[in-house]
Amino acid sequence: MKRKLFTGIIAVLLLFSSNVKAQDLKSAEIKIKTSATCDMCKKTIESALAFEKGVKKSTLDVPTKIVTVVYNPKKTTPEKIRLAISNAGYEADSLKANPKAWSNLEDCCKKGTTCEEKK
Ligand SMILES: [Cu+2]
Repeated sequence: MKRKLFTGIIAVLLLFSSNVKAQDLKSAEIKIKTSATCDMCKKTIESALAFEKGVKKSTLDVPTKIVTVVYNPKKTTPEKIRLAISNAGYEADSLKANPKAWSNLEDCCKKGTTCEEKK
């Protein structure tokens, strides 16, 4: 008897938490692996994303090269965010960097070399 009640409570809790998630559609978070190598890359990517529609906040962690993006899923999609990073000259997950944008980057920011190595 007790066990059934317990399972029932868990089920209700699960239902409740999934409802909360469904309502919270104005904000979503995604982590994207980029080819950033230094603080300059961080600035380039974060400012490119700042101009991207629907993006609320982006924070790039240089050591892991992962950018955490908070966005409004009604206004943009992870695909568009990755494209914006590519158009800034960097890889975004499996998406390759836009070659034109990449060639405009500072030498030390181009993939294959790292700014740390040059110092
Ligand atoms: Cu760089």
